Amino acid sequence: MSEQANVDVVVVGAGFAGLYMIHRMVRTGRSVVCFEGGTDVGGTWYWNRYPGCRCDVESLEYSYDFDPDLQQEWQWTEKYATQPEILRYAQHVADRFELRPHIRFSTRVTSAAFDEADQRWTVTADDGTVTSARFVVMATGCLSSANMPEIEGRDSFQGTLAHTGRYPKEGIEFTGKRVGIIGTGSSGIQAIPVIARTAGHLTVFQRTAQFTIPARNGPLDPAEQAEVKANYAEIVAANKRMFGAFGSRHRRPVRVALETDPEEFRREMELLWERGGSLFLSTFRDLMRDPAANQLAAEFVREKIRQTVRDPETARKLTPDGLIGCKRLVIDTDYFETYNRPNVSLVDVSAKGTSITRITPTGVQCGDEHHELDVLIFATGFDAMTGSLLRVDIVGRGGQRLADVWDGGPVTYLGLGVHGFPNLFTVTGPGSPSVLANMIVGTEQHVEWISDCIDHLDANGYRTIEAQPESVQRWVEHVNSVADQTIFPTCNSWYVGANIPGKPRVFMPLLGFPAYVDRCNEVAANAYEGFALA
Ligand code: N01
Repeated sequence: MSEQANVDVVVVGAGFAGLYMIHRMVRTGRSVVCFEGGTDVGGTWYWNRYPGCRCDVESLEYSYDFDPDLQQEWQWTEKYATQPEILRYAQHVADRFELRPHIRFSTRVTSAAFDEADQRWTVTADDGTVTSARFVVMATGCLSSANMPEIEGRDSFQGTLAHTGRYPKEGIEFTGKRVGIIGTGSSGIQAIPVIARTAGHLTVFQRTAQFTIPARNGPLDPAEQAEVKANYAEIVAANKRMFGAFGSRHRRPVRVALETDPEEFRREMELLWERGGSLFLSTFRDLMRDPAANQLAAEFVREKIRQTVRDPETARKLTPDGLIGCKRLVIDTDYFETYNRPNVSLVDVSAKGTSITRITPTGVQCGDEHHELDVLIFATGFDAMTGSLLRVDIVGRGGQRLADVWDGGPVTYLGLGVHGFPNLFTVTGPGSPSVLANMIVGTEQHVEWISDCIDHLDANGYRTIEAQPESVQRWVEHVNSVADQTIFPTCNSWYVGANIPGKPRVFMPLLGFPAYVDRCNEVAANAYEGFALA
């Protein structure tokens, strides 16, 4: 059955970006409908229900800033919030600001096409509804299109099979079971210690060893929470001047590793290791720019692994080569310690003879060895940044498809707009700091910029806004040139799309939140320069 509706704005996705977008549109008197594939709000925090899932930005900083009462009243319980707690926060925001009536749950947008005659988008959803909208805001998230590798026999597995990013709501019982997990990125490294506590036996299939830093999580000290809340405005402002838009409270004097006395370097790294968390690489400014400096930090962590893991052969397999932080740095709780448990074994599947050859009805075959399993978890990541955008068939001016325009990799202006796709905005799109900054701060900045932009169009009688081709080209060159001054583009990470076979190799996020925000503000102040307003 098809249904026709007319609105000002269609929002795709009811995660943190979508929720705030709805709120802004309602507050500025616009009609809005949001389509959400899940049965509830929360996005990432709705789908990633795997054991151990939590955020690695501190709770007090991973919160909306747009409403002072919300900020003051919500109480976080741990330094790093668990997935259920963050989901409750998203649900609370949806209820508090009465956003649910604008959301159509269990409904996915399948296509969006721009009609040049009436300058509107026609948005089709999988429930058969067709919506006409002036603006489309893609709030689809950067890590929401799960990557299920095509391993032979995958669908023949007779036990329980799940992906961490599409984890079943009812959970999975591990007690006494033979459990296997493929993948040792952030998701796998969070899940492994928790699953190991109850599983009969846990087998970890590791293709690449990872650098990971202890989180040092714990209950949130009420005095600390009160102090932060008393100074929220200053802390948020200071965070926005930080490279990743978080952590200003823990800032230490910035130094150069290669110019620091080795003993002093070690003392500082010990301090950072004991403190834990994502700012581990931020004290020495050459670590992410100079491979020689990076190796000093990498070797420090390798030593920690060798000291922690008792079995030397397991320690050797867990010790990563390469550069630290070049793939997303992982933050863990008891990860390396878990390999000292008798019920955990590590299978190195990186080499030809031992790689995963196929999945069988009863387990995983690696070379000559078969691992019998009752449960198999895929912690194999996402088609990052572009996957969830290209899942929707987006057709712009002249019938051009976004998938074709991005055939050689994503090209945007400010990570917000694409030439040929008027009035379509991407929240934390490729070419914006997105995954390299505190996601809530980044989404708020984008939503406010988009909302102000729509106000500007209306106030000045414009119907459309569209990124100009030369500004897109210059922006893509800018994103690359910033990345090329660092080690980031040199690794086979999901930042460059290397985890998805056939995906064009492009460094997708922009490094550095503060300079980016300054540029966005400048563009807006100069009547949206680089965009064509018609
Ligand atoms: O995914 P990943 P993730 N056979 O892509 C392996 C955010 N996040 O879900 O490295 C065997 O990092 C793959 O191996 P390799 C965060 O930004 C944040 O863990 O390609 N193995 C790798 O080990 C993070 O970076 C939080 O050789 C295969 C793993 O699967 C991002 O999400 C928590 C394979 C995938 O690692 C993604 O993290 C969770 C195959 N065919 C996630 N295919 C926090 O805030 C893939 N792998 C804490």
